[in-house]
Amino acid sequence: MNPTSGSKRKRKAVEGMVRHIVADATVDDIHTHLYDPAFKSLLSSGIDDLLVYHYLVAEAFRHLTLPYEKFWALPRTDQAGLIWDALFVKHSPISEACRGVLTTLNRLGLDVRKRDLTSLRRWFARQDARKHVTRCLDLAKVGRVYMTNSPFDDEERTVWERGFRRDPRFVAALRVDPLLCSWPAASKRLSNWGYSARAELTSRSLDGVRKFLADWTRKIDARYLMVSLPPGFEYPAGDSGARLIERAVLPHCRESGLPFALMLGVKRGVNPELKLAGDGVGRSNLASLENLCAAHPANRFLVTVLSRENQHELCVLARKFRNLHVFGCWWFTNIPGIVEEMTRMRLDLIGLSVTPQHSDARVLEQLIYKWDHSRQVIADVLVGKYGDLVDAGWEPTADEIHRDVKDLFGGAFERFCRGASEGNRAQGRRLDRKLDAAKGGQ
Ligand code: FIX
Ligand code: ZN
Repeated sequence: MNPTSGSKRKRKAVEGMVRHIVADATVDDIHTHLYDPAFKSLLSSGIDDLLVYHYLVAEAFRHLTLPYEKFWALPRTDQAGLIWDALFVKHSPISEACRGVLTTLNRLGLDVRKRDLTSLRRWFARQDARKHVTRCLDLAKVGRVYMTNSPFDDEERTVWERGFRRDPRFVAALRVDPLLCSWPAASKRLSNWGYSARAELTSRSLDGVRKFLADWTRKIDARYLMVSLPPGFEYPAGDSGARLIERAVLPHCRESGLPFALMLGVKRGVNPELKLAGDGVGRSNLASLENLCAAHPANRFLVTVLSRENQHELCVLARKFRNLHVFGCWWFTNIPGIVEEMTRMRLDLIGLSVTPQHSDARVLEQLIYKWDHSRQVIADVLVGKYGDLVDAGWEPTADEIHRDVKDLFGGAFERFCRGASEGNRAQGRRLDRKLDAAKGGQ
């Protein structure tokens, strides 16, 4: 059926509204590697950090011929210079991560045509650190930034232990990878910090882990717990990771009313010489996620998967389990073509109960490009979706579009997290009493 000229006009009007609303909406960025400014140098910023981003390191080594260890031994400015030369001077910067640097500089009002790294450095050096944070958040229209907070990081832990005045724009999330992925080493650290933890996962060790999680959740006011897991992750399983999830992390999440975020499908150290840039991707077995969601209805799972091949199955799982919230186009999937495909698929299959994007920014100014680029794609997809509604005789109002975009940009996430703390606590306690009784009977 051909759209009539009346419906074409309505589609155009809706398109204008959608683009305007998406461009203007404030977003909560639910996963980044940025820090509250009180963490000082842990908050990466500036042109050299933008260039020595691990996405660009991997791309630069497609061209560089010097040995890896020589590159890593260079001062950061020299590393940045090599990357600039390889990716911006000797070739056109067309990859998504390169384009991101240009969008960022451009939005900060810098002239990228000059290709002048020295003057870019001078500009960044002149910025007042605090004002610059606000400027970047404002340009990106980001309201809240969720950090990734690890007590296992010595530099970070020291700051938390010393205490500081929190910037309310920066919200904490408790990262637990070392606990779940390298328990024997983690148990030693917990034990050094005074928790009853040993390499064997005895009840005492599990109690120690729960105490550790409770202490750190409180200390940093964590809004969720989080781990990234390799493609080989299995649940249920007899290994320490699966057992710790079942016996410590999930009971703690129920008790504290927090969701557990899983980032699935990262193959760490595919090429260790590239350091952070050397991680890869593998297809996950989402039957394990299905088992988790089914076995723990009183827990809530925030999930993103790295493999493109897993995306459809993840959406179908979200249709089956309301304790699963899908978020973000992560890392290798954060490129316009795949963001578009994933966003369209998610809206088609699960509607608006999803958080289509997070930035994963590691450098403050990246917020600007990550959100600019994502907003463009999200707007394109939504224009198509609302246009289809117009063709079907439904006329979305500006208020309705505002409401929907708000949900996509943090509202649905917020509600999901609230659900984890409200309805599920009581149910969780009942379940935990049952588990404890079963343990006692063993
Ligand atoms: O595990 C994670 O949180 C990943 O996002 C990082 O490990 C990864 O290095 C990254 O920065 C991806 O964007
Ligand atoms: Zn991340």
